[in-house]
Amino acid sequence: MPPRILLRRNGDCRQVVCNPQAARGGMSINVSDQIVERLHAWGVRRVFGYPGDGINGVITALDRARNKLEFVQVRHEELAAFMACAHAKFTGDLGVCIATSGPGAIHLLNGLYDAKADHQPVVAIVGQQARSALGGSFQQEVDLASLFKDVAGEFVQMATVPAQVRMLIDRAARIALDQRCVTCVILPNDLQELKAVPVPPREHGSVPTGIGRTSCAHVPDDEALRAAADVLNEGRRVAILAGAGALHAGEELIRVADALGAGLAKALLGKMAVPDDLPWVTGPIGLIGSAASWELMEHCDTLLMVGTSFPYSEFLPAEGQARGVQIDRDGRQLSLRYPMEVNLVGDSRQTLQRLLPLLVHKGDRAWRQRIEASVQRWWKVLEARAMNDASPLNPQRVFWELSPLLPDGAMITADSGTAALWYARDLKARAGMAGSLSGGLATMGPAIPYALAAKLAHPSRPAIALIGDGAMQMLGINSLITVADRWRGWQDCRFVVAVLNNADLNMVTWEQRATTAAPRFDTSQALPAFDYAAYARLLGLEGLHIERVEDIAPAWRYALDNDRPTLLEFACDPNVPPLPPHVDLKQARHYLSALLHGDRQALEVIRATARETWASLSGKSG
Ligand SMILES: Cc1ncc(C[n+]2csc(CCOP(=O)(O)OP(=O)(O)O)c2C)c(N)n1
Ligand SMILES: [Mg+2]
Repeated sequence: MPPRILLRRNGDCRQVVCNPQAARGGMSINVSDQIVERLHAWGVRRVFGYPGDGINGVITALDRARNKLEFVQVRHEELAAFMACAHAKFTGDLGVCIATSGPGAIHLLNGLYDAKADHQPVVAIVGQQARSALGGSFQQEVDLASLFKDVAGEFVQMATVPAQVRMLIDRAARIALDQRCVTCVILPNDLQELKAVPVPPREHGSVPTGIGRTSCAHVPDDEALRAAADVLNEGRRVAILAGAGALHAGEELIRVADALGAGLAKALLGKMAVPDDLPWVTGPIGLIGSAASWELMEHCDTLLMVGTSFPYSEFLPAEGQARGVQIDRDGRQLSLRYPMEVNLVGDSRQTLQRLLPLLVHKGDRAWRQRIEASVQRWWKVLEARAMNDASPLNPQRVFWELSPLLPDGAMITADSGTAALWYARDLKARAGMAGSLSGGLATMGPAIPYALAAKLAHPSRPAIALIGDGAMQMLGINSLITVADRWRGWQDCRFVVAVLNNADLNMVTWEQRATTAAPRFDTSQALPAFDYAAYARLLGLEGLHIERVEDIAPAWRYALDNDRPTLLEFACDPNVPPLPPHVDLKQARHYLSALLHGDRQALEVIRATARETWASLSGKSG
């Protein structure tokens, strides 16, 4: 009987049956072949990376195994790490990236930190100089174990003899999956070419390991569930906050919210947990959140947090205002932003399932109605803001027009910048869609590599990357070369990159105004001109420049139905303020002071702010 491997897919189980011959590594293969075989046995079918002489042994083994495992070449190792992270995010499986020693390994870091911050299982395989050279200040010799000690803190090891390799790969994969973390295996280049030791000798100091996972989800015991149910049943105004850990628990969240007459807000990574068209879903929370979420948290008397470590406690209830219940698979995350009365360690879906029969349906729906009214008001505010004039385009209008045109099953990614804000607020997610961004690290750069990894994993689904011009210039234009290199083999070519061209590092410009009272520092904030649409055409993709409101919807329609990846460059007004849901006095003072002290856009900004504020107050179009 071949061993059965159970891999987690968003909290569920998926079986992979492994070939024992392959898992043992065959007869006369080298260490690199063994590594590739072992990864394959762990269910890996695609790795993202870039070659170099520190890792060439493994790269050539990937060539020999090309029928079993795909190597995706990227333009920069950071993109490989983003893609490995996105592969994990969009499939629930292990992501693997690979890079050479020294510079290649260093380039991986930011993408690996993105995976670490968002708790994604990613294995990094990096090359190293030959064992005989280590310590000799050799070219490209970097102390990789120290370099990766933080990002891959759960497991980072350098292989020193072939008999250790099977164990290192097994440990790296198992720990990454089990702990939802980044792990790293360092491979000296001479070792990669040695004869493999598929089965380590049975002797003192040998560590034989195996493949496969059977454990799935933990659930809290009955007593803890009862205590949680008591708190929730006694609450009169229940608020739920759902995050990435609840993405697979949508149905359960809806049933729990219905029973409790609760409103539900979503942390950024939890956007796709429940659809946005439910009348009691208040949408995003925090600086980029909704007024409805703000009200929900301000007035609730009970808070249920599910699978989230949303960072900004000032947007949660004041301490003591609400009784709290929290569910998280990782006990370390509990009571972290709000002191909870009941802390449940468990998988969110299974825990909610067990909680449901203990909940009493609340007859009094006054709180529910109040939330629904505020959600309704908020959507009107968003619509009014989207309809405001801007020059040339109001970015909110770009997102507002996209919502009804989103195809079923769309996979949406957003980059850090205002794109993330409008993604969170204005896009109405429907059931069956997927979406992600860099939540914990909030780094620039991932939108296109995320969308590409999602597309490679789910070729029949449309992918949409929403990205600012700064992020485009940072890594986006490089990433697009890979898209251009690959799309011709696709059956379904729906891949859209929307660039918000506002010639500004806009999100930070606004942050500077609101938090430091600094006027816009043109030299640091303005971006060099670049013709994104022409660049896409240069690559053989379609590229459209849009600067008239009436062209927004037709452009989306065209791109979403095109027979090749399409870049839509929207000429956006940088002076449309991304107003937070709640402005405190200090922020308002800073903002005004920034504008009054030499901000060259002051007049336009004040006008646009007035329009936005008016939209919030009136909640009507026009
Ligand atoms: C790697 C990295 N560098 C800097 C930042 C700080 N940062 C966050 S958003 C942003 C501006 C992004 O500008 P752009 O991509 O043009 O988007 P916009 O806000 O203008 O829509 C910056 C500089 C970051 N998050 N990540
Ligand atoms: Mg910009």
